[in-house]
Amino acid sequence: TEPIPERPALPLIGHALDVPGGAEGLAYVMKEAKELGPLFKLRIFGTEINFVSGLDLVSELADESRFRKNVHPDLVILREIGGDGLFTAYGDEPNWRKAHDVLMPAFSLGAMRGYHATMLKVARELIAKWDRAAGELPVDVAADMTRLTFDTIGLCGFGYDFESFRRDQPHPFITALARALDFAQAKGESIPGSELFQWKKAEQFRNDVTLMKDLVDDVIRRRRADGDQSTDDLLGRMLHTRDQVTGEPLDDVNIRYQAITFLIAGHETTSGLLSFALYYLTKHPEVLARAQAEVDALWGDAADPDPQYADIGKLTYVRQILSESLRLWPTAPAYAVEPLADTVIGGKYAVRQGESLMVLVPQLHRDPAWGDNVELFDPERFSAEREAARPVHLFKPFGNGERACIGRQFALHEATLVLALLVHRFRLIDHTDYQLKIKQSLTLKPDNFTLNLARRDSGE
Ligand code: MNH
Repeated sequence: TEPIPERPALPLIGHALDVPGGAEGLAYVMKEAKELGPLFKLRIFGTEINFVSGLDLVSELADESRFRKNVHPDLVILREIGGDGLFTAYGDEPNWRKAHDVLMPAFSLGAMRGYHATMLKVARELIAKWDRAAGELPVDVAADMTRLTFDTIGLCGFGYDFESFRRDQPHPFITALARALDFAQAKGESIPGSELFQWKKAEQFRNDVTLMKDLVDDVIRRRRADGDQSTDDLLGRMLHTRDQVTGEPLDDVNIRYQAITFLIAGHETTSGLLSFALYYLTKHPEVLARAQAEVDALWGDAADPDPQYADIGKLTYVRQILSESLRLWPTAPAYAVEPLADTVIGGKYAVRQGESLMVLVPQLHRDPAWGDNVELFDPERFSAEREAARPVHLFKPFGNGERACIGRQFALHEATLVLALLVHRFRLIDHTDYQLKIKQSLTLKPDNFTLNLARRDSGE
């Protein structure tokens, strides 16, 4: 076997001095992948992370008889927020399978049918806000997409209205979450133990986590108080169904962790996806025109179209735009796996049981197997014929195997509905000649992206 490629490392601190902090971290590892190849190692103090980005290796790591999800150091920090909730649970924690089995039915195709009307209601609140802004003032795209996706998961998952469109400022949960994620990221990048000296920030972090827990407890308390025993949504399923294997319901502490997990995982990434898609549409008028032709064919020039559940499956080009946005900027940019036993990968690299193998998704999505011109935004890559011909593991925006995203259909239904409604109604005016700058916390978003809008039916 051969050693995994890496830059020369200093004793003790390893490559810590090479790696820029915060938002530059992703750009740095993507550049390193280009120079060092489809597998390379970073050592940060005592921690080693292997970055994997080539199609062959990612396909090998997708084999669940040899690898499982790795709760990598950043996720370990997030356990202070998500505990043993689905996203941050260790593979051997019994609550993972229990919650997975209890919650899966809430993400079936039939369940999407049930969420459609609520998703549409929230989309109409966004449209009402953008109608008022049209011709008057620019909109902050990522902030409004966050209002939309947060209210959608609140209502669909928990029957709880966060009323984000009635607030000038983000909901307090969103503010607390953003600060807590920044803290967790800074902690992950800092010298081990140094956070002890950052007591003020650590105290803020504890307060932010408390705020999130208190909010979720309020959501749960209200449901219990109103006596509703239905199991139609996430909260109803968690409170009133029993796991088949143990015959027990989820415990209260776990329900709280799941609720926080869903409020976070259920909005951050979908909001980023919609923001990137709108960014690419402003830069690709020919793609926008084709999307508008698709929605016009369904809804004509109706001032207020009434999208049906079945329409979503017909919006195939809108869906291709979303897929291509997720190719270039998968909003959850990495997932990690670990070998179940010591093994050799790529035919020559020895890896140990439990070692972190981090799949760098934006780099995989630029693998030569995508063709030339991988930086070009081109939804045609996701035409039915080309999708059928694509190697299965070349596109991994939702992770792998049984730990892949449970909310994938939910996200795509919501994003397709909303993007279709927006391009049907508005012209997107790139008033700042926006240059893409990526904001990275747990997930990716275009930073400081604003648009001016005009109604397409205004004749302007
Ligand atoms: Mn989601 C896991 C990406 C939307 C709830 N999600 C994952 C993983 C990726 C991911 C990647 C795997 C992480 C890992 O292996 O460590 N998720 C996305 C993207 C979108 C998204 C790109 C939108 C676009 N996710 C959603 C939505 C929900 C959701 C919407 C909820 C309604 N995701 C989850 C949960 C998990 C997850 C819960 C953890 C699943 C598990 O491990 O059992």
